[in-house]
Amino acid sequence: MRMVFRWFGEGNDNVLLQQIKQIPGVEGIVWALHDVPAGEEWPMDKIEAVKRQVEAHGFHIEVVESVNIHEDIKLGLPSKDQYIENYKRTIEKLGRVGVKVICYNFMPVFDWVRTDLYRELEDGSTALFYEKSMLEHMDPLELVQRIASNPKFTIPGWEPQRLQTLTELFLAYREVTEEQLWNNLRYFLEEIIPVAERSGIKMAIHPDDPPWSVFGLPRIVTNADNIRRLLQMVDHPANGVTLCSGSLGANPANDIPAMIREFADRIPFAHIRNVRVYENGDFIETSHRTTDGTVDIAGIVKAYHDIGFTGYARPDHGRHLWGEECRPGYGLYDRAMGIMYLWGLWDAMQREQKGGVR
Ligand code: DNO
Ligand code: MN
Repeated sequence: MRMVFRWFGEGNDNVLLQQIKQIPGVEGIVWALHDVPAGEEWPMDKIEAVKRQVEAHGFHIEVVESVNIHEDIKLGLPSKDQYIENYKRTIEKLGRVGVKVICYNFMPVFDWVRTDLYRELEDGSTALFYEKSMLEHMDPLELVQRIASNPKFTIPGWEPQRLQTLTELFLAYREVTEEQLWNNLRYFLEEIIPVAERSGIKMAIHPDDPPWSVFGLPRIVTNADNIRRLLQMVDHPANGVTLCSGSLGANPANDIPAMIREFADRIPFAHIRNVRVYENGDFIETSHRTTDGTVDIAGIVKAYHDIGFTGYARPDHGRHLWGEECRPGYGLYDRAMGIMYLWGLWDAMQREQKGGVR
């Protein structure tokens, strides 16, 4: 397990590289060019600037999250080919600077969806929360107001300029069924996977978060059957998955340790975090500790350990603690504690495997 940490860049993140340096066992930074709109080719000078800065702190830049996909590709519009060409050029450039994994998602319109970014937990910390019934009655524009009005930072996947076109996007998706979305994903993958392979990069799709349809939009990366279909559709080692325990775990029917064992050689990147799912279908993000949520984090780490996982892992999200002001879900403290919990489990398993020897 190779531990990495997501950082949104200078001036775009309250967490500093010097602080990340003090979290045990973090070897690399998960990064992206957050100011380049989806569909555009990433400029080499900007890529190299991040590389210099991150490497100066002794971290690698092997994992990118995300190179976002233009809606026209997901919609299967004729203009998609130009955007796919741009995507290929970006993959090639990233390969040249040593990137090994690109995380992306194929969710129409929205990335992750929550109804409250700062819901209070019993201990006084706050965390991202999803209220099922509220979402069912909410107008998507209202949700956008709620989420994108965060004053400090723009939130990836919720960029105001992109969401301004929301009404048109919704109309466009009215025609797109799940099967069409599958076809559009297949088309995209058939185009880019050979380029990724030549560039020494593994593509790792992030599951839909939450793993079900929201606002009537199609969503397809939601469970083991669909992940199996996706991996078989373009059956190549460069076509992989970012197995996100928090996203998939919002549906208690998802057996994540079983997925890890089944898709073992196709998981270049693991997102590990816990959620607590309530009986009415609401969920809240909690600490990583297994007993704090409904996701079996210890069982997940055990499954990774059993398969001899050598891919990258990050703690994904955390609660907001001790009064810190941070990007929603991306504070320093809880993610750092999450890492120590993951290392604690991992090291104990390593020791056991070696018969109790250090
Ligand atoms: C949720 C997060 C996501 C993720 C993107 C990847 O669990 O990890 O926001 O970064 O969906 O494209
Ligand atoms: Mn995730």
